[in-house]
Amino acid sequence: MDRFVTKTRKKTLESPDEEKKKIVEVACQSGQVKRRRLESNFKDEASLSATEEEDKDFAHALTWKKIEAEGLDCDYTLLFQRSEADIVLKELEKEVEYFSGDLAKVHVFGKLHNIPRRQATYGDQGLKYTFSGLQLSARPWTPTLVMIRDRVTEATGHSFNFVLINRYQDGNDHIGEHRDDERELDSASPIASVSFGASREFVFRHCSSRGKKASRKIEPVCIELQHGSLLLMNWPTNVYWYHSLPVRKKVLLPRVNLTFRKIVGLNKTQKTS
Ligand SMILES: O=C(O)CCC(=O)C(=O)O
Repeated sequence: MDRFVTKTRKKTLESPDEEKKKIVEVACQSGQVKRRRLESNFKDEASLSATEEEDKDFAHALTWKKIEAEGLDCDYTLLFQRSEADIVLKELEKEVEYFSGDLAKVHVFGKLHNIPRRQATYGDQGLKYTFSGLQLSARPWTPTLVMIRDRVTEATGHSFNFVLINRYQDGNDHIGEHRDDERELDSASPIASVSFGASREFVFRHCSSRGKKASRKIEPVCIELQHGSLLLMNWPTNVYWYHSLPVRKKVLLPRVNLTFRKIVGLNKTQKTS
């Protein structure tokens, strides 16, 4: 794991306001998000005070957890401390423009169905994304997306040129089993999945143990993706393992997930629903 940067941030807290300022500064450092705008947006942030005590103990040294199984290689960490994650989520809720109308539907056996979540794509100019016959262009990076992307790069050493954003209103919204194995993706590059909002269970299932035709019995791998977390899916995970975010009726709060990817050239990617 020596490619990971472990950072320690020293905290000297003068006052709650000073502390909020520092959180914003740190959140903005690598992403050139305009500090003044964020500061005014979050000055009266009630949720921050609830978590300030908690954050005092957060040294911001990234602690990575390795998740391994046959052909599965992932790394998991809390990338944002809770108060930062609250800020980032609020910004994302304001900035991200999700697809609507026909762009929010999928073709399944010739019929149009609503996607059971909301989606958006951002990235470098010219990158495109194809979803069940729809070609979606990447919108230009927003300041908050740049900040998150750069934080991921700083933590992992990997760079990304595209992000798919999935927004789940509550536990009814979900994503079905699929692999992110499109040939347009740089296979040497991991996919970095960053989550904000409600904690949700993320399930990996080995390709040989799916459905009635399963040839082997391999236990699924389940990971709880927390607010502010980063899950790095390394090669060859997407070759052998499908993943999904199943329905969880008890989850009442929204969640926003960002999967940073590296697309090779100006090609399109394809995805299942
Ligand atoms: O929301 C998630 O954690 C999963 C998203 C996902 O599977 C994908 O973007 O391919």
